Parts: sequence; C-alpha cells; structure tokens
Amino acid sequence: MTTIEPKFIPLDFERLDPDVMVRAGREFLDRMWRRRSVRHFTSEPPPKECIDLAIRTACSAPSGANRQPWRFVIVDDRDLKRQIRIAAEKEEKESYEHRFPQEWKDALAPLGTDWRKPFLETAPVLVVVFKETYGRDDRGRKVTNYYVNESVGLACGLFIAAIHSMGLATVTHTPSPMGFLAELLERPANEKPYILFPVGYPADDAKVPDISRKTLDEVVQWNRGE
Ligand code: IYR
Repeated sequence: MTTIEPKFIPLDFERLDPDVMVRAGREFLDRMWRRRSVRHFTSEPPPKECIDLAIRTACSAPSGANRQPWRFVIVDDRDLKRQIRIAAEKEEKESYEHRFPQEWKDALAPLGTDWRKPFLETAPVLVVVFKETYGRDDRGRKVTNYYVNESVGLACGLFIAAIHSMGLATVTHTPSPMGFLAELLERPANEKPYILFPVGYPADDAKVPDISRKTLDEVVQWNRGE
C-alpha cells in the first residue's frame, strides 16, 4: 500500500457583490430556461472548436476521487452516423414495440417520440459519452472508479449547458440497450456507453413538445418545510 501525501494550492476565487451575484444568476437562468431538447437539426456543421469547448467544459465537472471517468467520442463521419442510426433504430423499434411497458410509453406520449431517430444522421456531429467503469494504473492493474454514474451525469449536464450557451442544440439520447455503440466505436471493455448527444443547429421548422417545467415550490423545501 502506498500513502500519497495531499498537496494543496491556494484557491482561485473571486468574491462578488450581491447585486452582481444576483444578476449573474438571473442571466444564467434566463439563458438556461430557454434550452430545449431538440430532435430536428440542419446538416450544417458547427465550428469544430465549439465541440471541443463543450467537452472541455464537461471535463470541469467534479468526479468521485477525481477519477474523471468520462470519455467522449466525436462522430462526424456520414457512414458511421448511418451505422449508428441503423443500430439504434433496431433497438428502439424493439423497445417501443415490445420492451417498454405501457406505463413507460404513456409517460413518453407527451414528448411524441417513437423508434425513428433520423437526427442520428441529419445532425452533423454525434458526441457519444462513455463511462469508464474501472481504470488502469501505470502498471496496468485495475483501479476502481467511484460514483461513476453521478460523475458522468454531472459532466453531461455541463456539456449540455455549454452547447446551449454557444447557440447550438442537442438532445439527451439514450437508445436502450446501447452496447452497439461500444462495438461500432471500438471502445475498450472498461467503457460503457452512457449518453449520445447529437449536436447541431435546430432545423428552421424545428418543433418542440408543449411541456412545462415544475415551479420552484414543487421542487424545493426549506428545512423541515414548516
Ligand atoms: N430512448 C428512447 C425512449 C425515451 C426514453 C425517455 I425516459 C425519454 O425521456 C425520451 C425517450 C428514445 O430516445 O426515444
């Protein structure tokens, strides 16, 4: 067993005035509140740097024991996108027609989704996020990762915020099961597909479901709620 001594450096932190704090929070909220999951894209490619910036932002997420158990595969190859669409639709068709219980299909009804996923081909870029279920140390021995789902989920949230902040759109797509992504993208055995993000500009006639977000009262309790 090796004991590593922690090393500390000064925190880089800027204390803001309360009015600046509130303004920053409002501006961020206003921007984020306008985010919608988009399933209709143009084929126009976004600047490549935007994808890198969003992934770098995702990588700022906290992670269990700082293991950073996320990996990102960027797919812009037409043929590969097509193969992903075909494989995803095969699974989705099976899920929608046989695997999803009625209760799940009822829950999805307001979203108007079905097994067809044309956005996997029309979107110019697919970012496939993998979770690293375990890592390897410098001698190739297995090392445990911690809070993998939480960590990668946090990274994905930041990715979505970054994509939206740059005027791009995405949707959290989780074809199930999605093992085919590991095969098609030739990922190692310690990685499992987590989420697939098509990224691009919304189609001019893009429509989104008429659904609403819960109010603060519905989601917040202060102390014991009395
Ligand atoms: N993965 C399927 C079904 C789906 C499931 C949930 I939960 C959603 O919020 C949306 C869709 C699909 O992508 O259609």
